[in-house]
Amino acid sequence: MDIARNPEMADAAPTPHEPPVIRREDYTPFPWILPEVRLRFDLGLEATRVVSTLTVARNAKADPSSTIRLNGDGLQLVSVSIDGEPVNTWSMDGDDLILPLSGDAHEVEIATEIDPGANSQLMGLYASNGMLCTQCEAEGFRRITFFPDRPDVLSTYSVRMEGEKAQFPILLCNGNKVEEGELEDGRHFAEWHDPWPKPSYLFALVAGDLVANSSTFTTMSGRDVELNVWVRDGDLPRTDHAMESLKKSMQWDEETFDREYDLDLYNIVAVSDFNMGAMENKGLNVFNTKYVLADPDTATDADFDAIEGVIAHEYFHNWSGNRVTCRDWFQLSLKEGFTVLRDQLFSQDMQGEAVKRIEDVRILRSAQFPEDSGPLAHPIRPDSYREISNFYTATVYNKGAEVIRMMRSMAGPEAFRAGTDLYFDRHDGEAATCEDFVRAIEDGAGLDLEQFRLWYSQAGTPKVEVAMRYEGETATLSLKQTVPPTPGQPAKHPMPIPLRIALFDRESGEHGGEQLIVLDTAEKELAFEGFAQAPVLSINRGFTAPVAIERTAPREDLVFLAARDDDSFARYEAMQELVVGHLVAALGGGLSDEEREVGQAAIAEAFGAILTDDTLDDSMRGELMMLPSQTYLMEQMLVADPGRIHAEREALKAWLGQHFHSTLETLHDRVSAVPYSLDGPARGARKVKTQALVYLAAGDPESAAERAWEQFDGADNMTDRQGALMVLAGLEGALRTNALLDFYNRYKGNDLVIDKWFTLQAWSTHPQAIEHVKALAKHPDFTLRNPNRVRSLYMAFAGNPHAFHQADGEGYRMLADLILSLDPINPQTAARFVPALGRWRRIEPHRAALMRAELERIAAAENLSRDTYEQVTRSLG
Ligand code: 0A1
Ligand code: ZN
Repeated sequence: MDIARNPEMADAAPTPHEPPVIRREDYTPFPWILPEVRLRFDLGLEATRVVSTLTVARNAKADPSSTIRLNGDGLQLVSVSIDGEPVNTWSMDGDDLILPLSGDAHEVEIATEIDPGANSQLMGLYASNGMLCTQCEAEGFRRITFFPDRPDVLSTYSVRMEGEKAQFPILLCNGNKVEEGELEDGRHFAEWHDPWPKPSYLFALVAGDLVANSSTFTTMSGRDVELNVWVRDGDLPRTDHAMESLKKSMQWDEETFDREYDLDLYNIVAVSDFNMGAMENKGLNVFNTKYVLADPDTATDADFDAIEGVIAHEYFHNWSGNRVTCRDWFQLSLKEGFTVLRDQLFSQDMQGEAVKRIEDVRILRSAQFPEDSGPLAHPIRPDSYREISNFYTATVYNKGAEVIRMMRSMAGPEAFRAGTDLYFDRHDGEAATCEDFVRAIEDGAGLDLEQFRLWYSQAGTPKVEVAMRYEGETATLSLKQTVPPTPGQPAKHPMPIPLRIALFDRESGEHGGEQLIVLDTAEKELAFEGFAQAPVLSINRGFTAPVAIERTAPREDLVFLAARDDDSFARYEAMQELVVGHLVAALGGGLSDEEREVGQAAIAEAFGAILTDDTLDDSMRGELMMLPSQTYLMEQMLVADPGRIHAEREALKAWLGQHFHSTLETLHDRVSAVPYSLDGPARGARKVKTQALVYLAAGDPESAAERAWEQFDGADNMTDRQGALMVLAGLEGALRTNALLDFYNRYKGNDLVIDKWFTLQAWSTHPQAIEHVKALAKHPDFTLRNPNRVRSLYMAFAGNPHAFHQADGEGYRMLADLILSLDPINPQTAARFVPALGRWRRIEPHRAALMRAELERIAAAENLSRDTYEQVTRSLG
């Protein structure tokens, strides 16, 4: 029956403003199994007809039910039949279709119609540049046809696609193509079969005018796999890097995790309208063009690396996600945390372990730490949600990867492999849970992870306070952990925190070997004997644990480590600590002129060593030169004043730029002479080149503007050109204007590069950046319909503290306006801008009140999407 017509149920039903809370503890298996799904698509941009035929049988492992609930969202129902008979005994519960089923097994056929052209949410089947494509994770399949749209219902799919050949010459779906042919009236068809049972979120189809970069890969058992990277005609020359990345990923997963690909075909399709980075649909990955297209003229070194990483990520999902999938969406980190770890390890092997680790920690600290310390904090395995799209977070992905990385550090790589082998073996073809993963690692690697499971249930970044005492040749290390309260979790238990440490001899600069200690109680003391003088402590080497270390290390110890720690991450960390310590003290207002000088001198000593150390490769030099980001600095303060943090940080940059003026010029000259290539040293040179320019521009804007223009104008690659333009965009004057104009004209029509043009201006240190953002929002190339373009302007703006946090609240108003106008078009993307306003509790009271007021203004809007509603109410909560 139609529940909306039942007065009792209608009362109980949530108002449109209060979408229901879904809880992990409420999981129950679906009462039916659907071994086979047949789909027929009659494709059209404005109208697509879908006929689905489902084989349905009772699930012996679930409580029986006399109905089947098929999820829907915005579908037009055409007809239903059961066992070949048209029926009208169905009812609707909200958007869901409820069918009565009396027997143990049935065949259900449902016809629906959808309008892909009107789908601006980009979930389900949608049109992008005249082609049709799908996005079904997490709950998009229900926008294509009525179906139990949950990850624990696994089926084999057979799909027939039919459409106009001129409009859709290429017809792609999951699995292998089994038949194709011509039809009357210029139409054609293709039939696809995917032999691997999968949940609906891994379904995909693509129809359009595409061309492929094709190749083959021979797997370890000798099977040939056809590989295709599909793009629009003109983009073909920019697909080689993606193809190479795919082959490297396939090879690496065989060698490192013993995982072989399992179909004869692997298709990747690039689309320009996409909510996320990419999607691992079985045998048919759909990618944001940003993570496919690259050549030296249009993509930076960082873009090349990101493409390699995302291609690997989606490929690795074929095992960690597809062959073993998730029981429910609370288990998302099961596939995402593990797959991120796998792509990080791959990129470490491809790009160099030291630099990659530093970059990954930087991402964690700038994206995940703020999440963990704010109103949206949640465990890597959340307990509840209203809209699952809001939980594709840095916590589930990046902290999830760190948690598994800790298991690997404690087990050692070989035992960890035994654990993952067991996991894949045990759960192949299943929808598993995080608990299944932990148990497999316990059994396979021989670890006791009883207490470690807390990392899955407790949110918040643990704080570890570190102190060292030295007495009579004994150094005593005392450690104390606290896990801060987070929403819904006021009190926490101590967690096992693995920390790699080393104790350096001050004289020799050597240490007697590293050790792994595990802090598994609230406090612990460890004694180390045999030191003739107090050693220098290097702790959390390699960032073994995703924690915040708090220590009052003597400044000279940090200078010592920044100049010579043999663990690259620890060396980077010492430099960061040195700078953070100085800036936090300066912001506290307690620095006398003399103390300021002493602090700057220590930073200069370490910075000078980094600039001139010829045993360092340039890639690492470039990392070590970077100051802690403003976001990270804001995290260090209980209540932050963004304006003052910006001013202090810029002042230190300027001071370093002046102090090292000639060294930086010499360095810039040296690296500018290195010719372009994609090898490590040349890439390192380019990183240092722009870093040097950043400091020179802070120290002496006028002379640096000339230098930056030269780098810009003479560039034969995007890394140098973008780096120089970034510096120029922060300066005043004609060179800035000319460079921006030149860049725009040169790349007009290339969407991905024009995105960079928007980003560079929105992210700039220029004092009028906020005015520039306003003007750019009115630029003819700006549109709310393309997520890349929206992000290129507004994510950069929200991440630019001095513009976004302008004291009069104008930045907050602009972001709230954006959220309100984007929400009806693309709620998923709109909701992603809310966390920037949600940081209000950690900002000084005047701005905090303005931020809160904007959140309240959004909350008061009518017809807010579930996505935005959830993020806004949690942020106010
Ligand atoms: N599973 C994908 C991420 C993803 C999630 C949701 C999407 O919907 C718009 C798209 C992609 C990954 O981890 O790469
Ligand atoms: Zn993923």
